[in-house]
Amino acid sequence: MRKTGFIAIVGLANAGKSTLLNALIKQKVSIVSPKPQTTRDSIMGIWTDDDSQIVFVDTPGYLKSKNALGDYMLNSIDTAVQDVDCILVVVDGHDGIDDKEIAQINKYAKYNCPIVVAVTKTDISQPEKLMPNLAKLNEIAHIKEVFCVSAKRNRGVEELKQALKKYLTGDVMYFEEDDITDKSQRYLVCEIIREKVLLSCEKEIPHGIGVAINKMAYEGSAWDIDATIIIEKASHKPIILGKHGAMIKAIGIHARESIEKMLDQKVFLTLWVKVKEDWRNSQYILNELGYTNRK
Ligand SMILES: Nc1nc2c(ncn2[C@@H]2O[C@H](COP(=O)(O)OP(=O)(O)OP(=O)(O)O)[C@@H](O)[C@H]2O)c(=O)[nH]1
Ligand SMILES: [Mg+2]
Repeated sequence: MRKTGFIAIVGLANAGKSTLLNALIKQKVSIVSPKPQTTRDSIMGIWTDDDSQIVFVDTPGYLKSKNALGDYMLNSIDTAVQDVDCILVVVDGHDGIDDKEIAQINKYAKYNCPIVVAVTKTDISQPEKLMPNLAKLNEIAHIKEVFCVSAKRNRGVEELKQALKKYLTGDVMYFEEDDITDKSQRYLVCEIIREKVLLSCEKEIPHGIGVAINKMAYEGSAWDIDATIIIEKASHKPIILGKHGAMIKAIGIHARESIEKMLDQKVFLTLWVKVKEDWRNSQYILNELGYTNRK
């Protein structure tokens, strides 16, 4: 019988949570970018092997909420940490740990479940900075274990996963053996498009975009996908389109390549750009884009 259970992955924005999730399950399900607030909703990444099924729940990074979408993101962190077998706190070993982060870790004590810390980005952190950070973490009594990893270089990730298995408390398989996430293909397509905007556009624009699928159908021998990138200010439109449409074209090419890799099929992708002022405060649009509160 396999040991099974849920492990929530939490931490500050940009700490490296999604990169670590993908490394733990050896699949890319959660999008990654250097910009904070890349992850907007909790997403499960599932690892099944001969002796266990671990359902990792990636969450948005902690940031002050500025709109209804921000409220939704904070709510999805709170929901994700309820009733899990373990909370895995991801700390950016390169940035260091400040008192705010320590206070945040202390707050998890109330959930009465084991807390494990993964200090990540060790490939770029200087030992003289890393050591004081580890000393600070060692002083927190309710942390069970601290691991140093580099998700990007895949160092220490396997050891972390093996160590996490001892916290699993279930014996029921929650997902099929070959499932890798709880999200639909449509959701993952939207996320891939959003990731390419995050990676291509500068400054505030990526935070104000949403992606909606108008059509996704397998026709003949290829997927026909039609999607709209929603932006919140008309002044952002020329930036996202680029000179003679060069920016949106590049986003489309990169997104299509990644979607083809995921679906393992040829894809025709059409992208539209639409302005919807202040959509991050519109409950109607948030629901339309799938940012809907649920238990
Ligand atoms: N050098 C290095 N960079 C990393 C590592 N892990 C993540 N990164 C980089 O850190 C940035 C943030 O990574 P994410 O995985 O998106 O971080 P996150 O915590 O999920 O961020 P949010 O979803 O915005 O809260 C990206 O540019 C990653 O490539 C690592 O182990 N080493
Ligand atoms: Mg993330």
